[in-house]
Amino acid sequence: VLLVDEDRLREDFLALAEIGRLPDGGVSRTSFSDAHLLARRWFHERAAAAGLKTRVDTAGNHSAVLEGNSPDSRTLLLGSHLDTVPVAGRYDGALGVLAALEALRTVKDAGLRLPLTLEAVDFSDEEGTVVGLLGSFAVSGMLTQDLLASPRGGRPSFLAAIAHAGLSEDRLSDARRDPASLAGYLELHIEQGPVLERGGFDIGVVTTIAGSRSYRLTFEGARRHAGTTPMKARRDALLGAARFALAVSDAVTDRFPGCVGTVGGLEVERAAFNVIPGCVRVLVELRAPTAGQLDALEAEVVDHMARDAAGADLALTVERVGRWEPIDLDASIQTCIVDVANELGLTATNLLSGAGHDAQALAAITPTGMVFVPSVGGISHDPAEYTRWRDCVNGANVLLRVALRLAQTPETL
Ligand code: HGY
Ligand code: MN
Ligand code: MN
Repeated sequence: VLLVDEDRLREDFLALAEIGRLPDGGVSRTSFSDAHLLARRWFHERAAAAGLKTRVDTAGNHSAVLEGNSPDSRTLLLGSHLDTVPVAGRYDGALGVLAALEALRTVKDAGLRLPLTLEAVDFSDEEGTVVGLLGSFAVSGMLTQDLLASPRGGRPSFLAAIAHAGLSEDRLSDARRDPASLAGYLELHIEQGPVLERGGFDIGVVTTIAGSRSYRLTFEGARRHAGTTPMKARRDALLGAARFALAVSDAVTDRFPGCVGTVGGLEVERAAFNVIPGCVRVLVELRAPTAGQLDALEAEVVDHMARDAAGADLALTVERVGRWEPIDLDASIQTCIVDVANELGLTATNLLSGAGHDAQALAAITPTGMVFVPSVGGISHDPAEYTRWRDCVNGANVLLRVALRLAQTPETL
């Protein structure tokens, strides 16, 4: 049974974890930062060292390629992302890119000539520091004008980031791939939640990836002297924002089971002990497993925005900055993942992904599957993020063997 070279994979994992390493052992490789660009260059060096072809598209997606046995072989994409949230763990995204590279090397070393081209890809800006799923949306033709007009990280940071990476906005969409040229997309990723660990499962088979909506809000009141302004005479921007944050939590908890709502940022402009907040910026994100729930949740939360602003006599600016639709993954690939897990003596269970992934974009244009491995304590997006090495290797072997199965039966895709 062909398996990955786990020592070679571990060597790569430890080397990559040094790029953008933080003092507390985590990493920071936000989109198109120097550390991120260094990690992408390193990825290509490792691919070239293994004799694999490398390519970069106009959205900055970095790939390693192992050609199929005929010029018109379709491509099976395997991958994830090397960018991270500002203070991140070592596994989110990185494990999937490295396992994809390792799968290509293992197939090449075994001298296998598959009827499919295998391509390991590192997608740009998965985490949405700039736009969100920037690279995978470009590949799937889903980069809309309004996504670029109001990117989640704001226009100034978007323009600076892509310039720093040597990309140009009007060429991003040239990275679009013809779906007919693709046989499918597979992604290995840490679960980033508690389900697999709690259930004692080795492998997670993702059925659906939740959708999300993000907003940047500005509550504006009146900056006044904190000592001389009576409570009833205030237009306190923080009060309205705080009431809104509580309303989001209550609405989701009480009326939207299976959904989540997060106020991930609340910033008082020019805060001071003795000044009533005049302007407060709020970052809010909503997620749900179905479009129906997401639309209903969004409508209710938008209603609360207006009500809580009016309640404190504030002006409100609403900027919609991110939308990722929920999507079901390919049923036959899910079955293939279960079969491969069983063949390897691993236990598997189906589960929803509350986290967003590049697979969300690819699933819109090609049969897509995701393999999860357990996150210890369900912790992620933090340096404490940890997956046992045995589980990382299990995930890489499942990724490799699902790819081999799909290559044996390309016509069924
Ligand atoms: O935010 C997410 O769900 C993912 O980590 N990008
Ligand atoms: Mn990720
Ligand atoms: Mn992430």
